[in-house]
Amino acid sequence: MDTLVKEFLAKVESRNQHEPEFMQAVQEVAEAIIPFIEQNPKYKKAKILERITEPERVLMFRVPWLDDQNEVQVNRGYRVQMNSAIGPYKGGLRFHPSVNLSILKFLAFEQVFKNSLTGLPMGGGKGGSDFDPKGKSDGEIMKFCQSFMTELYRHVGADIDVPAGDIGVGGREVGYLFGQYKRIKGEFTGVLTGKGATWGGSLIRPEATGYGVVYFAEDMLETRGERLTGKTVVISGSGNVAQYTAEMCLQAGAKVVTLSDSDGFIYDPQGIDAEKLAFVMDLKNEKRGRIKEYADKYGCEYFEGERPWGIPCDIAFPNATQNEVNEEDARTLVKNGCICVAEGANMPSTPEAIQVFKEAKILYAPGKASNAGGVAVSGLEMSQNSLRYSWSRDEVNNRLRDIMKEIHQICVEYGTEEDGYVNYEKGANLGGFVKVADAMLAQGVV
Ligand code: NDP
Ligand code: 2IT
Repeated sequence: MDTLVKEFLAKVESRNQHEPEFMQAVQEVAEAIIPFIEQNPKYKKAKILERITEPERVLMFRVPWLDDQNEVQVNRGYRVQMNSAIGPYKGGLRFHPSVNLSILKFLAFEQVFKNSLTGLPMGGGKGGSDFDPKGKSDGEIMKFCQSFMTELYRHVGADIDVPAGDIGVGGREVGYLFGQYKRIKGEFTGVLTGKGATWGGSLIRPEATGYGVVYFAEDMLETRGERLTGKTVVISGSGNVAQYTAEMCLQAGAKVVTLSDSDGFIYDPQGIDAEKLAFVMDLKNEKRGRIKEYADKYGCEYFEGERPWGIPCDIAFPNATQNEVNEEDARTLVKNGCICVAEGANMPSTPEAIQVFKEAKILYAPGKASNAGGVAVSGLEMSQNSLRYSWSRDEVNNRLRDIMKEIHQICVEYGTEEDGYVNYEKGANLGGFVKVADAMLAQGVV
């Protein structure tokens, strides 16, 4: 590793100890940005990198609630307000037992670059709780969300900080959170995105991340004269992002053969068709069941406790969670002929896995570029709320398509190497950084 990068990381680590996910995200960015900053001393003089890695504000709070047995439960809530140079803080809320400050700081940090890439005026933030929604009744989910918002409401607002969904937070949770905000503040504003279509939500927001990652993969494939049609696709996860990735892959004529959850993955060599996907959506979004039930229903294989990267494929979409693709998985994917990895999740590939993809010169897109469609349509939801108007599905979908194309273009512009290989990781980091850094320069030392 470059000495300057090492020195910088040592400084960041000294005051962010025991935060491995945050350090991993910072390292990836630092490796791309430091050589650029050396050539552009104005950023160095203004200590942009030192400032951009320090959250503007971190909020941590108690979330007490009563479960269905009237037992008192206590969780911890967070909101990391990372950077507001180009707009109000914007980013999702994650409810998962693994949530801690390191995970939310990494997600908030990634969000700053991602939101900048969308071209929309959004700063970066992220929040959530170690609350585990699994096995909870709707009533318990509502009580938790109400208690969470009873503290969070004082820190957010349509022009301040606009949360949305992430793992464990979908339409149901956004509804309860929004209802409580509206009740406390007595105002109906666009304080959250991912709202229902009849009460201020944007059409296409549920689909946006999944559709966007497929659009991005199409643009990557096009650089090599390839298309999705006829390709075999492996997807991890079976939540929001995975479901709509699968839907758009089907529309593009690709064959999706896997989905997973935290217990294991299913392998359907026949391909997951529209009817089977409707079963998955009902299973996961309504019945809140396990992906194993797909294997039971359709008589295909289920691999308990495993991830799908050993299944031969042309294209892989890691769409579950961080660090779900390690070096060995990456080698297996490459060996089996995978030509494109587009991340729907945030930071699903370890640094070692990314190195394998880049050395093999396959198409590899980091989440901050390829999964930006979700937050992009959140940005469009904010615009529609400000206009007090809503656009048609086609209008939103066309804008999403254009935004993903533009992000791809930025990656090509900043990431093309001497031999013509597009290093999307470098392109996304540099392309996302410059706009935020220039805004920080313009706004002085704040
Ligand atoms: P969901 O909660 O809808 O689905 C998450 C899926 O990933 C589920 O299948 C879940 O399985 C699985 N999963 C979660 N945690 C783990 C884990 N620790 N190990 C294995 N599997 C796990 O979330 P989303 O689909 O919204 O989010 C998926 C990823 O996409 C996340 O990385 C998120 O940050 C990212 N993302 C989401 C966006 C959005 O708009 N929603 C936008 C951009 C990125 P199980 O049901 O067993 O928990
Ligand atoms: O990681 C992400 O970009 C999201 N979870 C979506 C954030 C948003 O504000 O829509």
